Amino acid sequence: MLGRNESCIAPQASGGLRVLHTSDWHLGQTLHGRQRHDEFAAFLAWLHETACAEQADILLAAGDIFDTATPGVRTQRLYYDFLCQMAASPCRHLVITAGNHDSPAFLSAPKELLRALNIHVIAVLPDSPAEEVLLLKNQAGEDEAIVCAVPYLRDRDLRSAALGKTVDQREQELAEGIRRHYAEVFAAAEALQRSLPRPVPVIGMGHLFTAGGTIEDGDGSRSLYVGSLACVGGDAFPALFDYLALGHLHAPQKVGGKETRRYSGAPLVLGFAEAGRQKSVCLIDFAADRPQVRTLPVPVFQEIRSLRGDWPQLEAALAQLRPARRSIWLEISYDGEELVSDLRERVDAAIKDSRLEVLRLRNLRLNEQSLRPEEEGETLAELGHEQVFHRCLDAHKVPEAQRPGLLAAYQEITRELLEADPQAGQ
Ligand SMILES: [Mn+2]
Repeated sequence: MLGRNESCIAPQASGGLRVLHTSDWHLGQTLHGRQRHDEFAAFLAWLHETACAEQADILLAAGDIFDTATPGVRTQRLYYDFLCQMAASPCRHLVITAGNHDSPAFLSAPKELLRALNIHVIAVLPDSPAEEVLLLKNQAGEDEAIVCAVPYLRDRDLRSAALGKTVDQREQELAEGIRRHYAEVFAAAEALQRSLPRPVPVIGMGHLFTAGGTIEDGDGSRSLYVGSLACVGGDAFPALFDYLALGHLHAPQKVGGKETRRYSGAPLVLGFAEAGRQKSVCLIDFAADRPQVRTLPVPVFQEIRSLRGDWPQLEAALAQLRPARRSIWLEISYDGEELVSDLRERVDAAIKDSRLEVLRLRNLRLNEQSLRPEEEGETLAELGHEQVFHRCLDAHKVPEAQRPGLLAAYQEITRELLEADPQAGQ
């Protein structure tokens, strides 16, 4: 990988326009409390290197640049160092739009300064849709592309009044507002295209959820990363976009099976639900009649795995991973029949002196059960504590063979408690 002060070798002139489409970097994201600066730095270094090696003319980042509205200083530095590197690279233009995770004001603050470096930031929705339409020029100063840089659109951006409306009505209005906005932006792009001496490719950008998209579920990433958002049909985007570069969904995918309408997906695995998934960015060539799209796999900078099973299964999986020389971050979910109270200790022993780290440990056997009254009106106070313990054994479907030992241990603990404080048993 290239160091910060090294620049890429100037590429030979390629046939036509080449665009690199990315989104959802989520710089500054932490995984179950773990900082990921090294991974983000490695990704940005790879992206710079890839943009150079592939001779990309334009780099697009379609929203969710940062994970939070107030990224830390170290994260901001990663971002600005990267912009600096890109500004010095042969990749002429960088177009950045805001996603739902970004603060429009924060992203916009250095906008004018960055414009001088051919870095275009559209984060705050401008007064006129025409201001979202960028005409990018090549080295010779000739027009080479029109980019419709539409940021994440919020209710308030589309000026729809929320008062007295149902959720469905509001979502429908938001979807209509988004559709209208794209139509306006595209009309401005068409007018610009007509004014040019020769037509150039028209590229749309967006950060939103379109119908038919797939999202990861299972660990809260759905509500956290996608949120409640009107789902817009694929027909919301004018068919005349030569390529549509979308962000918001973290799995790379085409929209409606169309080659030229895509979510690049997030470059890093952002939750255990997507552990082991191949991540990619899109490279688009406009040299031929129709744009040709390739996906470039993003290297894995940190291995992340999710293990689930009963204890023998988990033990076997850990034994297999244990000799690995690379660092592996794990989520472990125990779902066996046996009631295991020392899961943490067992796992710690199984990974001792290895490069495995457990970021999330779940005992599903304990979590999925909770006690309910057997009869209506029954209260906990009416039951003896030993009765409650028997109900717990039932609720957790503890096998008969395990019960005498558990009961004896329970009685021993309560006896000691009662001897220490006779009131405790009341
Ligand atoms: Mn995102």
